[in-house]
Amino acid sequence: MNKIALITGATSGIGEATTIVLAKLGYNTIITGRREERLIKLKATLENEYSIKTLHLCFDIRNQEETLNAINSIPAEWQNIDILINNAGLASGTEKMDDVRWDKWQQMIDTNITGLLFLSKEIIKFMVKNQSGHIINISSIAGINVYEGGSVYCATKHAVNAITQGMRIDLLKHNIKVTSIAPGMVETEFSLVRFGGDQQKADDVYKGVTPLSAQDIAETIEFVVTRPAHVNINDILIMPTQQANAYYTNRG
Ligand code: NDP
Ligand code: 8X3
Repeated sequence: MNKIALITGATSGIGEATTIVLAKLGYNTIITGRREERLIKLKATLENEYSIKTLHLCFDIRNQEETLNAINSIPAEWQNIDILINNAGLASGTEKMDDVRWDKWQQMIDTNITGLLFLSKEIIKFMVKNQSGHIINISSIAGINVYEGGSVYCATKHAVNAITQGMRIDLLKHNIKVTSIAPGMVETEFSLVRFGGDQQKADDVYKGVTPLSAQDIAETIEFVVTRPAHVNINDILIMPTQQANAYYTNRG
């Protein structure tokens, strides 16, 4: 069996592009997400074009029973997971602290923090058994800056940063590498999801800017996973040239 990578949120954007890059590197892939038709299509592409094996697991990462059933269904020969990409996540809405949308806040917390932790604890068991592995957590500039209307999304990414640091410390003795990738603006389905399907609002986010692409992040992950065994890249902050941070963007 080739090396194995598990990518959460592989149905779109950064997760999908990263899956393809890892397949090109020869990794057999375990791909996850809620939209099964997309997982099936991606599995066919990976197996036909890159001749690697793919296992698709369809579940909502907020649902712990579904997540556990999916992880428990991984056959023994797939359990030696070398790389875990904790990518599934979202921002939902831009409500401010005095304009509460509890359902959206709960969705972000349950997906970006609780879901990431719940799945990680299961995969870490396999990595500890093997005394090797590499966990890559997708954070954000939102894990560094807090901006208006983004408090809860930003809080989730600040939490991802704390979890990353904690994993790095606690898993050190097990020879498990832990990396954080924190992108600025990446044009994916992220803004469409944040604005509840409003394409115009999503397009406006990238007006006058050449944003990062999902491929840019996938290639950054390629660099991270191809370092020698003794090298770990702890943290990468990657921005479009036209964006300084969450507050300053040069729109030409
Ligand atoms: P996309 O919306 O294109 O992809 C998000 C992925 O997450 C999808 O595959 C989706 O799959 C999955 N996902 C969301 N909710 C759930 C859930 N409840 N259960 C299982 N899977 C879920 O956005 P991106 O590719 O941009 O986002 C990927 C990561 O990158 C996120 O963590 C995001 O916060 C982060 N990020 C994005 C930036 C950007 O500007 N785009 C910048 C910085 C960080 P499905 O819907 O099929 O379940
Ligand atoms: C996504 C990028 O700028 O919306 O994490 O926080 S931003």
